[in-house]
Amino acid sequence: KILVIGANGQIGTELATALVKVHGAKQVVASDIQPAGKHPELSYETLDVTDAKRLAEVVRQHDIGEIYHLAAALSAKGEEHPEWAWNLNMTGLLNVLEVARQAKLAKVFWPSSIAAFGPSTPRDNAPQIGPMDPKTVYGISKLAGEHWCTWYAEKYGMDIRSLRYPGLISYSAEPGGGTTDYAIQALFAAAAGSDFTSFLDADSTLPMMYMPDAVRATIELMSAPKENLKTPGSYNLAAWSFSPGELVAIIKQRCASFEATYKPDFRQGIADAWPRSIDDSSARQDWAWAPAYSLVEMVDDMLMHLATRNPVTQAA
Ligand code: VAH
Repeated sequence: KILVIGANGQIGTELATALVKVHGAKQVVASDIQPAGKHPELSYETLDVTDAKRLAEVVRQHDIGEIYHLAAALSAKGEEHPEWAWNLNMTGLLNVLEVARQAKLAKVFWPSSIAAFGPSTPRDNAPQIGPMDPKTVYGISKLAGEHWCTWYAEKYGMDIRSLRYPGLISYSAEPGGGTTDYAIQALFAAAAGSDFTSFLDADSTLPMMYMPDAVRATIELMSAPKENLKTPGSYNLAAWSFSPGELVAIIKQRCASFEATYKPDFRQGIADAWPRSIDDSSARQDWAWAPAYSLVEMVDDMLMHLATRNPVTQAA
């Protein structure tokens, strides 16, 4: 069976749903730190992934063969609560790797991020292998996590697969403390007919992707034959890059009354240390990765889904 850790989160919510489509509800167990899950058709376990004993118990009770570990603190929250973020991100990953080793799990998926890059990374077409000097607690934990995954894979012959996700746009869960989440807030505001204040300045270009593409990439990577995966560690993954100004212009073509103001805060410093675009040619070569949504198709799909829901106040 497959255990999704963080199944209530921004990625986990949609990944769990996609895994059910591929494997069937009986094969997927959802878990998160909240007492209840978001997928009524799935078995659910309340799990704090920093509790190794509880994790091992869930793996044993449900005869888990694969883990998708999506529970973590994101960049902005991590800068506000560095010890909490480091503990959640690192103890959580190390628990998953150690439990997977002891239980001899077939596969583990764990997400890295463009946040593992830093100021010395080429800002355009950030390479698969190159300088990585992350400047956030979150990015440091992602870079350290990449090396821990490689260490376990090499030392114990484990099959651990990973993607360096760009900023992910989705409508199914409230933004969770990420620096790229301004884009989700802009789309939620447009759908709610309210104005929008961007915490990044208008020309802060960042790599982004629509959640359905990120979820499909994850499932494609995990089902690729191991021998095709020539790139050790975590794959760069990309779709397109845009700036807050470019996103606002596209939204304005659809919502004429939409207004944006730009009030950069501490998150501007985080964004300035990340690359503007990513070279994901290794993913395209090794497992035929290709994004399906264009930027405009993402905006239209987001506004369509958000329009059918009552307006949501902008997340803090
Ligand atoms: C964040 N959405 O902003 C996450 C992601 C690359 C961005 O890691 O922290």
